[in-house]
Amino acid sequence: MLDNDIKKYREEINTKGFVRIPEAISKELIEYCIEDIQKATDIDTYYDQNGFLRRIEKLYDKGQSLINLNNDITKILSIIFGFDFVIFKDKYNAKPPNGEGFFAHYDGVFYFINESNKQERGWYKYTDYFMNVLIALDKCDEENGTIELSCAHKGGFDKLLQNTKKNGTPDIIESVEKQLIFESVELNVGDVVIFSNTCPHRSSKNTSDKSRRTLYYTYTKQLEGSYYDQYFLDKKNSKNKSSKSLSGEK
Ligand SMILES: O=C(O)CCC(=O)C(=O)O
Repeated sequence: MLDNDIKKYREEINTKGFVRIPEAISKELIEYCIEDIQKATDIDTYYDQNGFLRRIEKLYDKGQSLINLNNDITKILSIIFGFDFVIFKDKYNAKPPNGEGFFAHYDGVFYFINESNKQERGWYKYTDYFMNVLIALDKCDEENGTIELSCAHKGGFDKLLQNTKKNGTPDIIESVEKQLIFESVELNVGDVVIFSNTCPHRSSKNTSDKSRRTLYYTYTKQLEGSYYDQYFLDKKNSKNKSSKSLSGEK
């Protein structure tokens, strides 16, 4: 990345809460990552309400190319932000033809009930700073349901929660969504979009005849240590069934 680009990306993420980085990852590495994903074992798989593959989790280290990809992404993040990141959670979103979209939501802003029946504050149980990185494995456009992002909201868990449906998901209530402006972020293979978990985001169903595959990783600050294993353990033991794979527009 050139110095001028880094400055521009930094300014954009600071003002809007999200930034698109074109050609961040080589097409060749993306091809190899797709092969790793297809071969991965010991993963968690979710299907949408119509039975289409929706999501696979726990795969960022299931193959050398996926490991290289995560290393590339953490390098890009540390160049832009000036500090180091560690992976918090990871998923592959499949969105095949007719695959569901996602209702407008924040990430991590919901209550869940833990194995001891105690209410926990979503991702904010662990920390309060999360950066998402979406990596395009296919061309993403309006027809196949690319991500739509709105500028980051300020405030912590309690403030953001007021804008949500409070139903165990971080879905945003309609009256708030209506006031927001969403930018449809078109991506080519290997482009990435970095965005704060406090950016409202949504996507439509895939109305094209080809899959729209993405990797969607979330990172926390490395100096705080890793919450990855704890997050997935908590998710497995959570008594909320609704938030485990957000449902969306059918
Ligand atoms: O890229 C998309 O379709 C949105 C995905 C999303 O918001 C999510 O997986 O939480």
